[in-house]
Amino acid sequence: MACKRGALIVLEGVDKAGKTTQCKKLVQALEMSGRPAEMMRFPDRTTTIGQLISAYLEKKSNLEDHTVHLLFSANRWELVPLMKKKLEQGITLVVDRYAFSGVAFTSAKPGFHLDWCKNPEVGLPKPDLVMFLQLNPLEAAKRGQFGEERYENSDFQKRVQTRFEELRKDTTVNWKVIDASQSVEDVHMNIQDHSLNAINKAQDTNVGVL
Ligand code: DGP
Repeated sequence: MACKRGALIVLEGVDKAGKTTQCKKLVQALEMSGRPAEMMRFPDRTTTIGQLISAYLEKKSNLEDHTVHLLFSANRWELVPLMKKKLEQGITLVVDRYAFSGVAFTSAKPGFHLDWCKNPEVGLPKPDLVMFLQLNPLEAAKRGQFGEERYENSDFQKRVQTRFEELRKDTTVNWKVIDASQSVEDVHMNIQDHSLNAINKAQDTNVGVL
């Protein structure tokens, strides 16, 4: 019997919502239950394109806004062959940010239309599940200060939050909103339930496209 494909699972959310912690815990739990899983994150700062993005985020370089949008997207596209290979091998991918961050962050900048921002993401592998870790900005602020990177300020993050709300109206995407104000363990259990469901459903389907 051919090997069942893995699921493409994405975690999105505002800063400090706990995406990275939860991605790691989910991969660990899946592996322990005998389901092959690996974590990926976007931007992937290890590639040549990723290094350009990293320098931009660290404010070591400036890039024109459309250009950087296309670089973030290119960074996802360059990983597509690897993602497809892993999914075909039956490995579930747990991804820390994806195309939705791409659209939400750039469209939060003045003069950017949602449709223009979505265009370069069209055709990317479609996640079987996108979990949005919801945390109100006051709660997020209690979890620590923003760092020094570009985009790490409250006004911009609020606009990003609004853009995510807009994106979550797209019913062709399997969005689940997770209350990230719960304890790490409770959030994890919630995420695990949704993920197991998505993994079971994904097995008998082909990977879709955005
Ligand atoms: P992280 O490594 O998850 O902290 O993400 C780095 C920053 O980059 C964070 O502020 C979110 C932002 N970001 C992530 N993906 C994209 C994208 O595709 N486009 C834009 N403009 N920003 C992004």
